[in-house]
Amino acid sequence: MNMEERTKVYNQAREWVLQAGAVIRDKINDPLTIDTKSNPNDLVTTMDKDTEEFFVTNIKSEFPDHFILSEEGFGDNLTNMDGTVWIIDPIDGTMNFVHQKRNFAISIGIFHDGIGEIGFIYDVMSDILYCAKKGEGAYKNEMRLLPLKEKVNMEEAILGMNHFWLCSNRLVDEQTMQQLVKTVRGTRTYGSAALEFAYVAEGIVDGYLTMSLAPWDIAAGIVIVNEVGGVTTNIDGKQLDMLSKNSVFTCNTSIQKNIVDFLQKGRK
Ligand code: 2AM
Ligand code: CA
Ligand code: CA
Ligand code: CA
Repeated sequence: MNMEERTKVYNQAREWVLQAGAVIRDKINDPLTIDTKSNPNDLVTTMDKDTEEFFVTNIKSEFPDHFILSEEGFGDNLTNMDGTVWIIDPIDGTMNFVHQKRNFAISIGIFHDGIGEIGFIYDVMSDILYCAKKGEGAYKNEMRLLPLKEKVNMEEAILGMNHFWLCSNRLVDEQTMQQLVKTVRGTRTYGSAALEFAYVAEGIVDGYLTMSLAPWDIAAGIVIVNEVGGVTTNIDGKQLDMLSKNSVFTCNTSIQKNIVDFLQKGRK
């Protein structure tokens, strides 16, 4: 996108994200219709679907030549990343939304010809908007986020990760994962991949490690983390494919190699 287009898309997306968030806040105590998807703990509500539909309807009307990749089925079936693609998770952290009524986010990454250009992660209940435009830095509301610390040792790092990793899993043997948890300073589980990316960008956790995420879980986060000098790959340190699921490791660049190497020891 040229600068003018990017600014137009950015301003419009920002307005819609804030509008959608306000609706969710207003309705937070309304009765919910909850369905399950791939398993009994994989939840979806009418709020997820209505919010996604709100974005898709608006985008199709305002930007008819843009494409949409989104979680709840209102988007397009894409086979490539050509052109401008909005990658949308209407509610990231649906389990938190349902059980906690907080700690969930609207996540929107906007890519052009495969490159992430714009990212929004909106912590709806805290009214905190993390945002970034490629090459122009990342912000938490009006505050510019600082570049990530230059040197963090693995032993001093806090890692975001799901406790599932400590159970038998198909990617890394559990002894290696337990060793990793003992080696780093601490671990946290927030239950929203988008918010974990935002916390990496903010420098309050040093990395976030996960076994399998879809493009809409990570698209906005990739752009925002990139703007503070962080890096996002799969757990083998390889480039991500935005059209499929990936294992994901987003982090302060200074711990990347050590943790990727550590995981390789137990890689299945
Ligand atoms: P979601 O709430 O949008 O589904 C929870 O650890 C994080 O993993 C959330 O960001 C959640 O996104 C994501 N996730 C991805 N696939 C999931 C699945 N099958 N079940 C539950 N959470 C999933
Ligand atoms: Ca989901
Ligand atoms: Ca998600
Ligand atoms: Ca979701």
